[in-house]
Amino acid sequence: MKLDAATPQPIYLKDYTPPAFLIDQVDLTFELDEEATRVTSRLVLHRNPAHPDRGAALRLDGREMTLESLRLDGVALEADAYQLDEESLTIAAVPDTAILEVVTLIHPELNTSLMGLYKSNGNFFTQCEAEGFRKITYYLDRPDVMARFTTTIVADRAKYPVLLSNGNRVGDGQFDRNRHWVKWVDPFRKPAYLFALVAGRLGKVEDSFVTASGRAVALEIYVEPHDLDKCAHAMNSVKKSMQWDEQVFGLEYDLDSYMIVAVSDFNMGAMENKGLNIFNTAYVLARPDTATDTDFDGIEAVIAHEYFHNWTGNRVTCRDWFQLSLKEGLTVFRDQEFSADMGSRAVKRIEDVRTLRTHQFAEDAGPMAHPVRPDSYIEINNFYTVTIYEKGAEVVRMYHTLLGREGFRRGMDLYFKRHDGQAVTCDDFRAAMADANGVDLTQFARWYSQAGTPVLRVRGHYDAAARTYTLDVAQSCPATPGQPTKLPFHIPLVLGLVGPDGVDLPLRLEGEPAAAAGSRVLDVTEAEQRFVFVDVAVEPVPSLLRGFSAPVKLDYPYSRAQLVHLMAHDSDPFCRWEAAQTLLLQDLNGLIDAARAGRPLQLADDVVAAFRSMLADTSLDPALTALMLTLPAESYLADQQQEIDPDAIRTALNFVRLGLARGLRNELKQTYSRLNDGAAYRFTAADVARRSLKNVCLAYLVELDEPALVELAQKQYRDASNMTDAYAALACLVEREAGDEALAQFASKWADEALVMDKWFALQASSRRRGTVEHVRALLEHPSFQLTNPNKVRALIGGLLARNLAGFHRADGSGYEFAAEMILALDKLNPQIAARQVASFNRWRKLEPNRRAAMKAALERIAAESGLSRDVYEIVAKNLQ
Ligand code: B3K
Ligand code: ZN
Repeated sequence: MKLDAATPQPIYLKDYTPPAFLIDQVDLTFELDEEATRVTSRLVLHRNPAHPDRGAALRLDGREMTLESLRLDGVALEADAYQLDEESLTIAAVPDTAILEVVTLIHPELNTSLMGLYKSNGNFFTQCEAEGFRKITYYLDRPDVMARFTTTIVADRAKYPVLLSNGNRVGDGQFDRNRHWVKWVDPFRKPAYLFALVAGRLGKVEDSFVTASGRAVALEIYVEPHDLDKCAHAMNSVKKSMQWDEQVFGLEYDLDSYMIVAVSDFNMGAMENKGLNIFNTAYVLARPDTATDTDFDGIEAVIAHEYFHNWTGNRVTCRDWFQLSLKEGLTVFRDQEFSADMGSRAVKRIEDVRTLRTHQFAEDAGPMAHPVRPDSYIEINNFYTVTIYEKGAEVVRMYHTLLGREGFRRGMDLYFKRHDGQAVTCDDFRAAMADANGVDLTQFARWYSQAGTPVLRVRGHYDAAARTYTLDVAQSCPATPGQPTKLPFHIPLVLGLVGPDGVDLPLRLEGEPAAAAGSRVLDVTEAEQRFVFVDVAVEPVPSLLRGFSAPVKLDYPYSRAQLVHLMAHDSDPFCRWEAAQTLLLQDLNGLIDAARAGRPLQLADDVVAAFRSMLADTSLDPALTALMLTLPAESYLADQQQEIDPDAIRTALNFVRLGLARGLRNELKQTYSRLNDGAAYRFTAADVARRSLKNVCLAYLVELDEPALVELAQKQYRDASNMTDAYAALACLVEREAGDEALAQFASKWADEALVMDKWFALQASSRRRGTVEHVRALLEHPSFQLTNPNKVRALIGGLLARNLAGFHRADGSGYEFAAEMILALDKLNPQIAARQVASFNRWRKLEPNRRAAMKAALERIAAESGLSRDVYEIVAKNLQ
């Protein structure tokens, strides 16, 4: 591969050494200016006694800035007293304690990477995680250097009336004729990745929260003035999160104010900077007419996530970036539990498992597979992955399952007691869980070090004469890059035995005194293990991996009758949904094979019948019914194939969709009419559930392509009082010409609402209509599209590359050419965003031969480009390795 600089080298966990110096105090002054912002930094340093070399030089990270001056203990340093290169500033002779003053100039207006200090819609913002602070000033930019910060911001008063940073505001004043200043002090030590600064013309929504111990906290949400009417839901979510963390974990907020700022140019969802969270507008702004139920849910979850980081991430942070899941997996687990408590626990669990299986299992099966605690990386930004976040959350959930709710809480309490104010490792977390409960979690450590999705092969045998039910459990884990063999995991297997009447049987293992009712946890720790249940009166159907108790693939040879039984009766809602999915998957896999072989397609009768009785069961939560009716994603089906033929997958899915719509036509119509009651929009779990089932029914009905049914969608689109219903109708219409008018109307109505326009781009990019590649290409020219805006890129380019399997993998290779072109263009602007799009190539080796060759050619075209970023280089190189 061509690279201008030396080939980027990996960084290894095994090479970790403590920093040579620690920083006690940082005083920053920013003189904000679009073209050249001056940053003055005063660092109080001392030599780290934990570092092996007592004479080590001071090496500070820094890039893309101009050094103006450098003073050590008050003395200006001559050019020969230090060394400067593209990445760092090194001073050889530094006393054991020292004060270093560094003045740098940075150029926010040229910063399109959205890391460090940058401008968006005329305002200044920062993003420092993981390594953005080094684009602001020379610093020990690593999470195990925790310092106290003060920040003084000087800026034009008229252009930047609002000046924010971390901690508490301690002073302000007039600096000169046009400029004012504000000073912030953060009393908590923090790593530089949690630093933040915001300056601009922003409106504010205010509220307050009184903590359990009676302290009043000012809550402030800052947005552009025209968005002030879209903050109510976010503010509500903040208060709910604060209360929940007190109730469930006994954790209170620790500063006088908690600020959230929304910005429309942002690389990810949000950032947990101490006391000053910066959010993508997509996770703050919502009004019933501009945001869907999914958006409302997402906002609640992301607000909670960032708020929860204040303890899991900020008060206790990571020693190094290999430990990223220490804060991310744990905080995702916490936000998942919060959402489960706010809405439907069952629905939340199923949605999370869908995400895990669709995205994380795919990652585990591809060239980027890595453990929850990676051993190496080239670019850390590439490791903010579904493995670190979602699989990491599953690992935390397994502690919860193994130790129980109270045991888990004991572990968390000990973790904070031991490590508040420290930068620690995943092993420290595991030790707190083990020590607080007096259990041995040594084997559990393999969840952090071994990549890949384990397979749990289970076989059941009923002996009527002996009244025993025997489960034989075997586990294995496929090889992943760099890890050819794996050792057995400690897997919590939650199960129940469902009797013929649909009721759970008592569970008593051989040698146990009494039976447990309902579900229980089995500790699977060996490669092969046998569990014998005694006193089993009738042959049961095993309900395995209840609540998805471990991130594994289950292999159990269920008969169709057993699946129908579980789908109708399982007391565990996850397993009920799972039975429906397995039934569909069995059919879909058969249909995909048939489509590839050109054989006629046929849908099994029992599927339609099972879904009919499910739709008739009005005791079921409508949201659960909706999820059961939702077909698996194309990409999830692709990952089940030995060799992927995207057209066959689409054909099979279309066939099942149409088959279910035909078979359930009356039930779908009745359910739709029953739920389409014109009630005013409220964001409550019950209303969200009703809307979700109604809209799933509508989607099936429109599939039938009958004018009267298409008109249902037209009418719903016209009459909708909220975005959930309007968007659902438009999603049906976008698939046919009859929808073109609605699509045009939508664009003109919402031209000034960036987030709503993102939906418009995304719908078209993921459409099943022909010619999507050309259509997406044309939309690049649309006045609302900007390649510099990550939300737009994710909606339009990501819509095609990541959410439209058959549209992207077009047989003529035009999707791949388009992707390569976009990735190269994006890499020049924003490497992080470019690298995300490369992931659409990760399964290239599994495609049928023609597409495989075309994908490889596109990857090679990217690789041949000179001056690739480390971000894109790493993913392309791992794909071609
Ligand atoms: N911690 C940030 C993610 C930062 C990503 C940097 N590439 C958001 C979060 O997980 O809460
Ligand atoms: Zn996070």
